[in-house]
Amino acid sequence: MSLVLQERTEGVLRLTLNRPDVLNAFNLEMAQALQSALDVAADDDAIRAVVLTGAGRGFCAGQDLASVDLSPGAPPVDLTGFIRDQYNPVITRLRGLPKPVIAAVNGVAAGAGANIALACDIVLAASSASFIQSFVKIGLVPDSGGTWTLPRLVGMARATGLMLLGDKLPAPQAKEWGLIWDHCDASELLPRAMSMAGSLATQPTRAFGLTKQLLNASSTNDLATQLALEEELQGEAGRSADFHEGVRAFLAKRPPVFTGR
Ligand code: T3D
Repeated sequence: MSLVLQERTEGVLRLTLNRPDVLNAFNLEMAQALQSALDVAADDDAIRAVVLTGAGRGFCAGQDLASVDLSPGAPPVDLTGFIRDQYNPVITRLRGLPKPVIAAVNGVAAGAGANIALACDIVLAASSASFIQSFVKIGLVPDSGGTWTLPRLVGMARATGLMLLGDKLPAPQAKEWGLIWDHCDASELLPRAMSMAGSLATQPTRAFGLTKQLLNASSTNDLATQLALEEELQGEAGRSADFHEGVRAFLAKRPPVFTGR
């Protein structure tokens, strides 16, 4: 059985983390499968939006703790390799993918699982789902970009509290804090995420990719540098077929037909 299920519908690639017995905790194989699936999404022009969700009752419980050999006599564990090979490439791909990614968080998202969800562009969650910076419970530091993403989303006070206390943050409170876009009844989650992705897949994909590039850069750029980048990338957007179509459609008072180019 594939560890990351892939399903395509009209411009949308739906990826489902598929180790439900362990709440979709990551082993190396699942991390590599997710990396490959994101590469497919990047390379295929017909895919114009991605939905990431989990099979069963959880979204993702982070690292599979049973896959770390801490038995007496085992060689010392070097977690740098886990981070380098499994998680950093996933976060880099999610942030660098020039197409929108929606996380449909169907249940608990813990550890790296929480931070992978938060690296997506839009996070929709079931009202029953929760987010846990659970690293502290096992004596680790937050990874998968959490120390970069969380303070930017919710501010330093709340990010620090979440990371030091390791408390479960229910989806409704996560929305209130600005951590996620929205929550809804579990039965509506996938239909809503797929419908949003389907709609995004008909929009100017090239402009979405450039917008992501700008947002990524805004976290570290000063205003002058960011204005210069906006100038450059607006120039690029202005050369796209979708810009020409958008303006023509506006002037003709008809809906635009964007091709993503
Ligand atoms: O390699 C490295 O360690 C470095 C990389 C670090 C990145 C990280 O992500 S570190 C953080 C790792 N994750 C965790 O610490 C979370 C561990 N899980 C939990 O705290 C809880 O399972 C949850 C709060 C997420 C959910 O609790 P609950 O009560 O809803 O479910 P449960 O009963 O604990 O779990 C259900 C099953 O999934 C259970 O198996 P069983 O008893 O039915 O056979 C449980 O053992 C398994 N499971 C859950 N999380 C993991 C897991 N198995 C392996 N690894 C897990 N992370």
